[in-house]
Amino acid sequence: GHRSAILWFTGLSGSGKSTLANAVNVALHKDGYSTYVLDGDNIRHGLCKDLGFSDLDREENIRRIGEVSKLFLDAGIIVLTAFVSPFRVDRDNARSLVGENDFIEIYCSADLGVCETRDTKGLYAKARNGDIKDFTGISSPYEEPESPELKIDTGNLEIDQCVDIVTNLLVERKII
Ligand code: GGZ
Repeated sequence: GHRSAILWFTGLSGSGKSTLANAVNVALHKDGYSTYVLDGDNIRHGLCKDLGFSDLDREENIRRIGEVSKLFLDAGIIVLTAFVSPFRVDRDNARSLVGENDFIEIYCSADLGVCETRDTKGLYAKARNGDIKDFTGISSPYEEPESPELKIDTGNLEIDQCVDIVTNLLVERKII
């Protein structure tokens, strides 16, 4: 058996949150754990499709994700969330909602320059020329976590190293 928990990945667009969350998910799944990944693909196109990227809409996005995560937690599932979640107060509200013991904040730390160079979806270029407004890191703030359970240098480490850092913490915390 295992203990359920929320692995809350936060960081800039292109910092590797989704990639890491999905890689950890695969590793946990292989070992037989019940897990689920919440990310833009399954949340912003469904439950939150009425929301944009204003500060208020992001707050509401994160609030809903916190509530949904709590339901997964109640169901005994390890839930991995991968959202920019740029505002400290919104992340802290999610933490309070689900409870300190079960909330593991993982800061995917990569320099803006690295994320912008990757620019896999061309969004930074659009943000720079004004085609997208309120873009995190360019025209909207990202508030770095002050005391995350993990801060991972996703800008420089290999994905396997990042996965090991996360799974080691889960073992240490007796979640797996
Ligand atoms: C930030 C934006 C924006 C703006 C579209 N600002 O790299 P991506 O594409 O896949 O990740 C980003 C994603 C951010 O959605 P979240 O739900 O994670 O944001 S938040 O937690 O702040 O509510 C990016 C894309 O959506 N995207 N416009 N203006 N990211």
